[in-house]
Amino acid sequence: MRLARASLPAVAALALLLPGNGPPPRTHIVMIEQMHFGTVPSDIKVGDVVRWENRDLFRHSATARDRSFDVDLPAGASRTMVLRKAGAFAFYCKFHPGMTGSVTVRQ
Ligand SMILES: [Cu+2]
Repeated sequence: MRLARASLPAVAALALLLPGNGPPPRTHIVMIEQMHFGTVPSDIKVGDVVRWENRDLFRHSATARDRSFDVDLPAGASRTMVLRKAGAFAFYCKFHPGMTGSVTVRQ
């Protein structure tokens, strides 16, 4: 008991020194249905994951206009990607260019 109590501050101090201290990355889902990208969550941060879920019977893609990502989404497939850069990224579907959206990633 005495040992465990004494080591707690040491463990806390170590945690502060480790990289990536802060909230763990979160996964945000963007649904694709009926030829539309669903709502993109507004609270996305660098290091978070976006999971694209294609619920259509068509192949789609989530392709950034600046080419920083290009996710192929066969019919019924889901794919994840990690957002490593802050900024606002407009995206579209390569196969149906009328399908558009944007994702904002905060530091
Ligand atoms: Cu498409």
